[in-house]
Amino acid sequence: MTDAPLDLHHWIGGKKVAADRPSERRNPSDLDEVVARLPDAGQAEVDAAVAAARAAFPGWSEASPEVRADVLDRAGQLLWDRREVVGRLLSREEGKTLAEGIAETGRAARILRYFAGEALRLHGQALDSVRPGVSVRTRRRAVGVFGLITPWNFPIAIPAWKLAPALAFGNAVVIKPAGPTPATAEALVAILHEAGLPDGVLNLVIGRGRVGQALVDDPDVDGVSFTGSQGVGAGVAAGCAARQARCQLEMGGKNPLVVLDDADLDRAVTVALDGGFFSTGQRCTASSRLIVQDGIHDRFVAALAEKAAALRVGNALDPQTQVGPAATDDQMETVHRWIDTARDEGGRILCGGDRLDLSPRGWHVPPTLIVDTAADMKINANEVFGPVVSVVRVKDYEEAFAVADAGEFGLSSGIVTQSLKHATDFQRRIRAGMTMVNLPTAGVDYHVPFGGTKKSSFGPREQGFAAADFYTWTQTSYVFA
Ligand code: UN1
Repeated sequence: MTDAPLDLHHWIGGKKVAADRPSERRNPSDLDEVVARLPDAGQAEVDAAVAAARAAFPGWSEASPEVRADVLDRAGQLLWDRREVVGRLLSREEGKTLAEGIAETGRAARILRYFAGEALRLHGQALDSVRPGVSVRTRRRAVGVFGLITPWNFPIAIPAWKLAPALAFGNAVVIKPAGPTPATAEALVAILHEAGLPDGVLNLVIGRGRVGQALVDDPDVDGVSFTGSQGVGAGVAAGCAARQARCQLEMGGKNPLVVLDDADLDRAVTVALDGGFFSTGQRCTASSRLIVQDGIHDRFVAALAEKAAALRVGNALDPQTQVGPAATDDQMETVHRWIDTARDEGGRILCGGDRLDLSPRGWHVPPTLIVDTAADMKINANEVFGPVVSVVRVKDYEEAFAVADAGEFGLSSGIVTQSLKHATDFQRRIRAGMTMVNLPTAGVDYHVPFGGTKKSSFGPREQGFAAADFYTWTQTSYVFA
């Protein structure tokens, strides 16, 4: 099947806005294919989008929660029904495999439907006052206009998990998708409008980093939710703090997965393979740092290397493919630079490592397993964001824990063991926002809180019931009667 290039639009005030399209997005699996031609917003488009959101906010926030629930529910059903078509666009645009693209689209659909329910469940508390005859209640209210800045690695799930709670709780939104993946974002925005979202409640501006900066700086944007790199996130936080806007950041991870001697070997290999290499390792929750006890180390790395080397790398649309390409040329180069750094530091490449030359030509990188690394090497401190996993050998649980808990990130973490004692101790003490036993560090549920500690995250948690903490403010009301 050949797919014609899409001409993308901004969406402002419920209308598609025609624009020049100075750049194009190529399929990372097949660089000869143009997926979409992209507009490039400036200040004027951002101003118009924020003004449209501001104008739509009163009507949307004051509508019955049933109105908001119905839109999200209908949009979720439409997206679910079209998950194969939208998932295919996602795979062509971002590069994850077709199965991963369809699964991510289904997850986004379920997130929309989940928040349809949350719109009605938003609750406050009723309490007795400390003063006789007085009663107190708390109520959560919509904030206003949110700017959402989303990354390319989950081009539909992350936009969905930011905009669904924002809309469910009565806010208006301007979303700026990542430069490489606006087509999937536009598909989501179009479906929400088809589902009956009123004009101006959700606006889309496609462009470069300056669009995100304009949202951060706009006095009419009440809060910004950002997922992306730590460097950009620090600037978003500073910009929001300077004008007292709400701010929520999800950034990198270098997530440790500990494998103890008593682990079930097959389980450990399956968990590490999924966590390290699926979605091409382009997950901030990827299990990129394996910390393996001496007694199981050699058997474990040999089995993992065999499985990783057998993963089929190729065109995301080929049903045989298990690992798609890197999403961008830059990302492919970054991944190879980290592999070279690890080699220079003394790491031994057990599989992968070399450049791939596939046909059709894409930004492919091989699943790469690096052993004999020391805990303090650069490869163990920096996020690679590719199918690259490094291994540190440790003598016992205490050393494993110390290595796992070190470093500047604290997003996800995991341990593979049959010891209740070690699993419990690990989860109790590790400074990570998410912690897994006998599961990959990546691949989280959508109805429970998501977020990290240290340099991984800033601000309230995302997803599930916790999303209300960011997308509402609490009012306390007193009555004497
Ligand atoms: C997951 O592991 O299921 O950018 C989600 C990321 C994360 C999402 C991970 N914010 O990779």
